[in-house]
Formats: sequence, structure tokens, C-alpha cells
Amino acid sequence: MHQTFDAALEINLLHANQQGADHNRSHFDEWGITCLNVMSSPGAGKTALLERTLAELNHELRMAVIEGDMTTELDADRLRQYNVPVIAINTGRSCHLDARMVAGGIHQFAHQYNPSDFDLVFVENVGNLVCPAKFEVGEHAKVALLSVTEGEDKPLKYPVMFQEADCLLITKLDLAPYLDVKLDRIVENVRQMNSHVTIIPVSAKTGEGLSQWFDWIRSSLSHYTMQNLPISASMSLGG
Ligand SMILES: Nc1nc2c(ncn2[C@@H]2O[C@H](COP(=O)(O)OP(=O)(O)OP(=O)(O)O)[C@@H](O)[C@H]2O)c(=O)[nH]1
Ligand SMILES: [Zn+2]
Ligand SMILES: [Zn+2]
Repeated sequence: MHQTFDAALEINLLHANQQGADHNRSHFDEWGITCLNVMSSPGAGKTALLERTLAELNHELRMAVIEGDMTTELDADRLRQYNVPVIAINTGRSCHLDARMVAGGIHQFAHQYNPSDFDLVFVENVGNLVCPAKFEVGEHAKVALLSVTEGEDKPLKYPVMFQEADCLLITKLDLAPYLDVKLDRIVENVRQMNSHVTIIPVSAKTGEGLSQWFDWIRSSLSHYTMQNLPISASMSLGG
């Protein structure tokens, strides 16, 4: 009999992946790096957002990118122009990055650079609205993008990504006037799936909303760095 879905196999896969993700996160914690996993369907604007972010936060933060793509280095080459380390990972047939692939990227990064010199690593996941949300890679927080061109119903039809996100960026805001899309409905549908997520409408083209995105990055950085200070350091900070 043809079986399309094997729940036990999926549970085993996710369990093994979780261990790999914990390993990756312990590296980031040891180096004092915050890791953000950036996810969306293909073309929602992940690379464009990272281009603006690398350009505008370069003087303030030391950043690197682990760039996942199925076969090309097109995105990695776009981001390399911003003079930050970009480690490209080709996933081949896989439609998402898993913890093991990202571990390869992290070890390569640590071999080429001194990781303790960095504050922030972005993982740009493979464009796919479903699988990336299920496979943790060792990130501290998940950032999901939904472009206004995708339609208001996507949070309802593809709930996992929206349930998992810590920050949701509604992208390509500059295009909203040309579409029959209501921003309020997108926000309402996202809220139905996740009442806590921070929602920020942005345009990488005009720059609208980016300062709020940068503030969210700053606040998550201080949150995770404080959490991961060695006990002696956090005690001495306490008084
Ligand atoms: N008008 C407009 N276009 C945008 C914006 N952000 C991205 N785009 C365009 O949308 C297309 C896809 O953007 P990318 O940044 O490559 O999208 P991506 O999510 O990285 O795509 P994949 O990595 O292939 O999944 C490009 O043609 C961008 O120029 C925006 O804010 N406004
Ligand atoms: Zn991209
Ligand atoms: Zn997949």
C-alpha cells in the first residue's frame, strides 16, 4: 500500500534534528552570537531585506550570514557585496535547511573567522512556507516574511510558519496600493494563528518600517546576550 505520510518517521527525523539544533545553539551561546532564522515562501524578499539590513547596521553590529539555497550561490553573491562573511549552503533536493547542514556552515565559519568577534548571524532559509518552520537550525528566534502579493489567506492555509514565528514582517508594502489586499486582514489572520508575534510591515524598496525591524533586532540581541552571559558576569552586573 502506498503511504504518503509516515508520522513515526517524521517524529524520529525531527528528534534527531532537534539534537543537532541544540548543538548549534550551544556554539552560538558560547560565542555570544544571536542567530535569527529568516524564512518565507520563494521571493517574499528575504535577500532584499538582508541587503538593507547589512548595509544599514554594518557600523553598529558585526554580522554574518549562512545562506541556504537549493542549487545556486546567487543570493550569497548578492550579500557578499556588503563585506560580511557569507557561508553558502546548497541543500540539493531538500526544500529546507536542517540542523546538520547549518552545523557544516557554522564549523566552516568558525574555521575562517573568530566567531567571538561577531554579534549576529542570519540564516537565510530556502524559500518554502512549510518545511523550514518544522526544522530548527539552532536559532534563537524565527523571523517569517509574508509579502503583500501572496494574499491575505496564507497564515490560515499554511499555519505552522506563522505559529512558530517570533517576528513577522509583512513585506513589499510599497506594492499594497496596486493590489486588492487589506493589511488589516493579513494582521488579523496572523493574530488568529499567533497572538504574541511582533508584526512589522516593511518595504525593502522604500525603507518604510525598516527602523522598527532594526529596533526589533536590537531588542532580541540584548535579550539573548543577557540570557547567555556566564553566571559570574550576570551576577556582577546585578550588583
Ligand atoms: N517592490 C518591491 N519589490 C521587492 C521588495 N523586496 C523584494 N522585492 C523584489 O522581490 C523579488 C524577490 O526578492 P528576494 O529578496 O530575492 O526574495 P527572496 O525571499 O530572497 O527569494 P528566494 O531566496 O528565492 O526565496 C526581487 O525582484 C526583489 O527586487 C520590496 O520591498 N518592494
Ligand atoms: Zn533569497
Ligand atoms: Zn522539506
